[in-house]
Amino acid sequence: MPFAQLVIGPPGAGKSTYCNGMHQFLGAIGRKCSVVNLDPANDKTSYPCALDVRDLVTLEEIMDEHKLGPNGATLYALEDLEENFDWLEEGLKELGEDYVIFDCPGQVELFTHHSSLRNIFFKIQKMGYRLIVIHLIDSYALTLPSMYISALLLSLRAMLQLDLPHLNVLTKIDNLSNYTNLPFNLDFYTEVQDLNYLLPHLEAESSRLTNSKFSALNTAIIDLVEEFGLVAFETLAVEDKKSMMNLLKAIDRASGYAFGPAEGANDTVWSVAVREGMGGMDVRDVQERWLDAKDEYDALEREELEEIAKMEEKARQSAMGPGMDDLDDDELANWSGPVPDSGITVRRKQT
Ligand SMILES: Nc1nc2c(ncn2[C@@H]2O[C@H](COP(=O)(O)OP(=O)(O)OP(=O)(O)O)[C@@H](O)[C@H]2O)c(=O)[nH]1
Ligand SMILES: [Mg+2]
Repeated sequence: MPFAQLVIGPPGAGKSTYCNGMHQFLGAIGRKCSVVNLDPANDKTSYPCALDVRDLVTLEEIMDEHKLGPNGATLYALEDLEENFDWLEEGLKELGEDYVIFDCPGQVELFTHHSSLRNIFFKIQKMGYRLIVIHLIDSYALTLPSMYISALLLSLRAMLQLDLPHLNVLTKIDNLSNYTNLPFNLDFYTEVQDLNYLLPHLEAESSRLTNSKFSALNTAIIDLVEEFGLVAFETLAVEDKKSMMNLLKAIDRASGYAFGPAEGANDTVWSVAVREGMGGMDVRDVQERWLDAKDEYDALEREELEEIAKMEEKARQSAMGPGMDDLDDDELANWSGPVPDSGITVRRKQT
């Protein structure tokens, strides 16, 4: 019973970067993983691509052949893939029990209205995959109330349309402190509970939004999101191991992986940590790490890295005995210890 992540989200949300990061992270914890590119526009993947939709269809060909723009061509390409699902099925069979990550295109119509991506996902599920949708949204959306509301609507719509286990994730959380100060703590945005507090900020955003017609509409949208009670967000800074571990833990719980297969016996410290549920970060920890005290934490991590580098250097030195640099000329002439690695290998003749 293989597991798979379907990575969706608007253009530039960080989908391909996430696929690359998650592929590396899963490799490090000993979980065999393959990445499948389903984005016909993605001609340069930073991850090793186990299967590439561009081998079936490319955006350029469709735009050329059918005189379509890039958005129309992407929808067409996905319809093409749905028609030729055998191609994907054969390829996936080759991957056996690998944990699969699907990198999807960023056209939002594909996961809000158009049916092809949904049909493809259900066909993959029919093959026996346990799927989870990972919907990525750039955390820049928190910086304007109207953008945040549209992120909520987009997330809700995608959850209803795709109808699969689903996690919404605010990406690039490490960038958030570079933007304007947010009026609320991070947990207000991730837990999506008291949206009425957002209304005055929404109205202050533009004079047009204070109009009574818009006020009623804003209230109706907020009530709609709250009544469904489905949308919440995880957070991610893709280069931060703790953040990745925290997200993977949430994904494993939501997809059922946590109750299924375990990695092999030859575990690394990160795989043990993920399994044991360590590294669980409350959203208040995320707020402190990436917003309230980002500079202090950055400096602390730099110091830790320098300390580790120093300790590694010391261990290397002591494994080699006293350093050659410490010897005077006579001692150097009588030196019998190992010579530090200069990067050059000298091949001596056998006598
Ligand atoms: N600071 C920061 N930058 C990130 C992070 N994740 C992604 N990025 C950057 O965001 C930009 C867009 O990332 P992509 O992975 O190409 O986004 P995408 O969703 O695949 O984009 P499309 O395929 O065009 O829809 C890149 O410049 C990434 O380096 C993150 O966690 N932190
Ligand atoms: Mg991409």
